[in-house]
Amino acid sequence: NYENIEVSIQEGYAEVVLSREKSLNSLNTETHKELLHCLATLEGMREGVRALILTGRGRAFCAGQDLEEVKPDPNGRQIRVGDLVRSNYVPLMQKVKDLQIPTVCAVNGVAAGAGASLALACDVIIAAKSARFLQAFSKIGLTPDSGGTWLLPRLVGRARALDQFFTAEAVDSSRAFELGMVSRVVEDERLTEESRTVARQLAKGPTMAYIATRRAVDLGYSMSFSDSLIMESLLQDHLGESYDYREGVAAFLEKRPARFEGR
Ligand code: T3D
Repeated sequence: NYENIEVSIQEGYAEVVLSREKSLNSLNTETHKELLHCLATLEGMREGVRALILTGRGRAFCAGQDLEEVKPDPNGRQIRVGDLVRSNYVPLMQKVKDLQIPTVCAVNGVAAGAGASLALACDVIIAAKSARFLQAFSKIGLTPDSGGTWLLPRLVGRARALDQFFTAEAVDSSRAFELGMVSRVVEDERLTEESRTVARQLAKGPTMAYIATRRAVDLGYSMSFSDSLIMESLLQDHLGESYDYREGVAAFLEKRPARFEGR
C-alpha cells in the first residue's frame, strides 16, 4: 500500500500513477522510496508483468523535486542538493533505465525538472496534446540532474538541449514530437487508451528482446560502429537461447501469430 503512487495490474501490464496532485505530482523522498519499491516488486513478478505505464494523476505528469522538501528550515539549514540527488534520483533513474520491463510513459500534463527526465527515460513516450516539458532546473539555479544531460541531448541534439536547459522555456507536445522527445501525441482524452493499447501489445511481446534492444540503443551512443556490431551479436547469443526466439521462428514457419512468454 502506497500513499504517493497508485499501482494496478491488468492484462499483463502494470500502471503506476504518480498521485500527489496538490503539488503537481512532485517527488518527495517518500515518493522516491515508494517508486523504487514498486518497480522492484513489479520486476520481481517476472512473466506476470511484461509492460509498465507511468503516468500522473490530474493536470500534471510530474513537477520534479518537491521544492517544499528542500526549503531551508527556520535555522537556515539547507539540504545538500548533491546528497539528495545521489540518495533519491540516482537510484530511481537507474532503476527506470535498467528495468527488465518495457516502459510506456503517458505524459498527461506538465513534466518539469526531474519530472521531464523521468518521462524521457521511458522507452515509449506518448504525450497528451496538452502536455509540456520544462527543463526547470536553471530557474532554481541548478544544472539538470536525474539523467537530464544524458537523455535530452541524445533525443534532440546538443544545441536544442542547451537551449531548453538555459532558457527553461516550455516545449509543447507538438514541438516535443518534432524534436523527437516523444514518439506519439494524442488528444488528451485518448491518452489513457493509447498508452494501454501499447502496453497490452508490449505485454504480449518478446520482453527479453525489448530489454536487449533498449540496452543496445543506449550503449550504442558511446560505441564505435564495429563495437556495436559485436555487442549486438553478444546480445543475440543470449536471446537465441530464449523460449521467445524458438516460439517466434516456429510461429513464422507455421504461419500463425507468435505466443511470446517473456522468457
Ligand atoms: O534540491 C533539488 O531541487 C534537487 C533536485 C532537483 C530535481 C528537480 O526536479 S529541480 C526542478 C524542480 N521543479 C521545478 O522547479 C518546477 C516547479 N514548478 C513549476 O515551475 C510550475 O509549478 C509548473 C511549470 C510545473 C506548473 O505551473 P502552473 O502555473 O501550471 O502551476 P502552479 O500554480 O505553479 O502549481 C500548482 C501548485 O503546485 C502550487 O501549489 P499551490 O499554490 O496551489 O498550493 C505549486 O506550488 C505546486 N507545485 C508545483 N510544482 C511544485 C509544487 N510544489 C512543490 N514542488 C514543486 N516542484
